[in-house]
Amino acid sequence: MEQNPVGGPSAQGIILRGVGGLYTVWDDVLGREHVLRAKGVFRREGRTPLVGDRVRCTPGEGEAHGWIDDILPRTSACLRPPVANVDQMVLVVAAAPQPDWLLTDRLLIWARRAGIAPLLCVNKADCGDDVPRRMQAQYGAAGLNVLVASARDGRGIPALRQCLAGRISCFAGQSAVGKSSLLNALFGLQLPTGALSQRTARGRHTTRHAQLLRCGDALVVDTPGFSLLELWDTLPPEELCAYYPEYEAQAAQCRFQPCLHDREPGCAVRAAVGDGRLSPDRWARYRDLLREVRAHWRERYD
Ligand SMILES: Nc1nc2c(ncn2[C@@H]2O[C@H](COP(=O)(O)OP(=O)(O)OP(=O)(O)O)[C@@H](O)[C@H]2O)c(=O)[nH]1
Ligand SMILES: [Mg+2]
Ligand SMILES: [Zn+2]
Repeated sequence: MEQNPVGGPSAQGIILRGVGGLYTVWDDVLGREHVLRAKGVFRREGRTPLVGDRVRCTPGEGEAHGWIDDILPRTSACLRPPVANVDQMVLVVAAAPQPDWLLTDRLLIWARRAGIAPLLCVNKADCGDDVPRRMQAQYGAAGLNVLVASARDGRGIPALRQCLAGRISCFAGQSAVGKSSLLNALFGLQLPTGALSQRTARGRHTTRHAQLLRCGDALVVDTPGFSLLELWDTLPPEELCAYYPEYEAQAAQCRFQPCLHDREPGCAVRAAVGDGRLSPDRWARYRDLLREVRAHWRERYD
């Protein structure tokens, strides 16, 4: 076995959780967990190991913890939630009550900016099929798959399980849409569910730290919910439409270049909305977000 400078045998793994400076790392080769600390050099270099990081390490002997020697290059990283190498965001909305469509748009933009592929999942399909239909109508043109599921009656669960296989996925969405219920149905887990058990009196999620759950060959991030407040801080208004693939497809036909698809004459996006090829609701929300992004951009040095 390869020897590292400290002397112990070197291993590799993925960080499942990190609490109080102690990291739990899953080693697929040895089929066991290691408890590790990050070497001081990481702090000196301003590097923080994140949940989801693939690391090279020296496991400890017996009860002693070992060391993280190196963090392997990341495919994606975000600080809120603090996770690395997430491949996929499963954006969960509920069939009832009506979803927060604007939050859905924001989360889609957040995922694309972080380099994470989005998957839309409508849970609680046992409560009606109006929302699944509207989801498809609004996001189908953006090339998004809409997966219809119910943690209660089991529909869509095998299909969702297939989408999670061999990847690191992060479940996102409003409280009480059924993220934990879906994970329980998918993998026979027993995560706490129900609005009351999930929230404290102060309205915070009970999950305090991001962690990776190992579910067969799927890795799933159970996040404590996250804020999208910083989303706009560095986004120039003309880049917003880059996060709308269905608008990108029209943009070459707009009369003015660049076109922000707002109120410019001869805008091909507006035309496609007008004749029913694109969703008017999604466009209206896009224009609201554009106004927000412009306001942030103007105030960015204040
Ligand atoms: N009818 C129906 N109810 C569901 C379904 N899935 C979850 N629920 C109910 O919805 C409520 C919230 O479910 P949770 O799984 O706790 O929701 P969550 O998204 O994890 O919520 P937070 O952890 O607060 O973010 C619970 O009372 C569940 O029983 C479903 O498919 N159909
Ligand atoms: Mg939950
Ligand atoms: Zn346009």
